[in-house]
Amino acid sequence: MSNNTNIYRQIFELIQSYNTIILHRHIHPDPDALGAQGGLQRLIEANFPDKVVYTVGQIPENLEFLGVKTSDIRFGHYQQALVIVLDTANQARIDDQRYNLGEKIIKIDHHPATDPYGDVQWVEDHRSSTSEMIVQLSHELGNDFKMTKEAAELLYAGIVGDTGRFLYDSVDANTFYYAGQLQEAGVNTALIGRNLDQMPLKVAQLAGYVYSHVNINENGLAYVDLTNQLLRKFNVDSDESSMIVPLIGKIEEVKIWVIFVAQADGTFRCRIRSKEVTINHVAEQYRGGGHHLASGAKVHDLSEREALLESLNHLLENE
Ligand SMILES: [Mn+2]
Repeated sequence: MSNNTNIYRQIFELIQSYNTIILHRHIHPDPDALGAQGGLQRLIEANFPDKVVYTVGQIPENLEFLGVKTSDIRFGHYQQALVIVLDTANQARIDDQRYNLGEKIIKIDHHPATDPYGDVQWVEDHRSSTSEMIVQLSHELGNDFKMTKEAAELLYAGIVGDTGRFLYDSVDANTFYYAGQLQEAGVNTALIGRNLDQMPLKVAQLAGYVYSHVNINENGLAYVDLTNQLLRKFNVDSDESSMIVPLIGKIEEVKIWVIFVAQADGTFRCRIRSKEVTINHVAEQYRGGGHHLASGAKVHDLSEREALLESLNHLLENE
């Protein structure tokens, strides 16, 4: 299927040779980060009942329904442990910096490889999701690493999450093929799709406000401010506010959009999305990065914020 044949065996042999395996993923996890982490945990546990697999990192309340838990482990657990970091492009974004204490580190990711780390790296930036890569790992290893329904549920949630329900251009024949395998493993795809698609009433009401107040210029650049005051008014926390991000893209006139989330220290966290024009090189200029069409950044003040919008507007002017 690809010239990657050996990487699956290499990863499998490392999993085989360690009794303790600790799975990390990025801060502010999304369903793909948690799906790949929890899905891989369930796969290893089902195929190697004697191994101990931990999952670390904070879990936002709104994704607790996925059922991934934060293991309470100490420094000592990392001695002679294999660490696998999932869905995390750069080391600064790894949730729980103790990942470094592992005896061996594997990186599995689908973001552009701006920060190579780990003893073994499996990075494919054209893939829809890290969860899809984990399904492939199981598929390539056949009977050695069999899929289970419990693992499949989380991995399916990861694929659905990172593709916006199979909407984005990272979706290819592999994505449907591996999603099909997950359905064959017994996943209730309608239930998971619904769980990920629905939002609490308070978030829907915030969405109503956002749709009425979004700023869109003549080039199709849009931005929205999620101030602390606004989030408080609708009783929505920063993690829950991530549900607003894809909604702006449903507006026909919008080509690139930015959600500014004001932080307590006066800086802004920026979530940048684009329908077609590549934006991650701009995000990289503002302490961020990510995928071609979905990136994050951080600006220090209002003038930097203007500069970021100006850079993005420039991309649309030059189209
Ligand atoms: Mn991902």
